[in-house]
Amino acid sequence: MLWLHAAAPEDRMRFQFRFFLVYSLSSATRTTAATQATVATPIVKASSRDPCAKGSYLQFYDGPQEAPRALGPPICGLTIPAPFTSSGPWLGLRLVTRGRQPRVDFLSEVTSFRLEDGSCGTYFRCRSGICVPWSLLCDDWNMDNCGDGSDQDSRPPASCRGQR
Ligand SMILES: [Ca+2]
Repeated sequence: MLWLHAAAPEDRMRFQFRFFLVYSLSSATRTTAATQATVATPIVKASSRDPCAKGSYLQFYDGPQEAPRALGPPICGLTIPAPFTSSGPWLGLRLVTRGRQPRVDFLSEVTSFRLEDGSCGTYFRCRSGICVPWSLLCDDWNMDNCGDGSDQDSRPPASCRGQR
């Protein structure tokens, strides 16, 4: 299990996939390698109890580490899932590979943030209303930490230079 932790105890974590591929290949019925590649299909079957059937999956957990709670259902397949957010500073992630030929490849962005009704204090107020550390503004990777792009915007309040 991988645990991600926000730097400040009052912050929460937001995990956004940018690329997502988690599944297992079912057993192929033919024997030649070339044919296997074409007949093998992902095991991604709809079932309320186990939506990932017998294939590989990722499961998110809300903290604390001593008493983790599952956050959402197991996730698998080829579609980028909606962002996951923790209720506290800890966000856990567990990868389970099962079935034949697990395929796991994903790319994600993780941001610590806080929700404040009034002032964001020392944090930047995103257009969406969440507060993120100023260090995440106008970063060189053009990373969308706000979730609405406002931390990388060339317009105020971010006013990034050389960005979209
Ligand atoms: Ca950013």
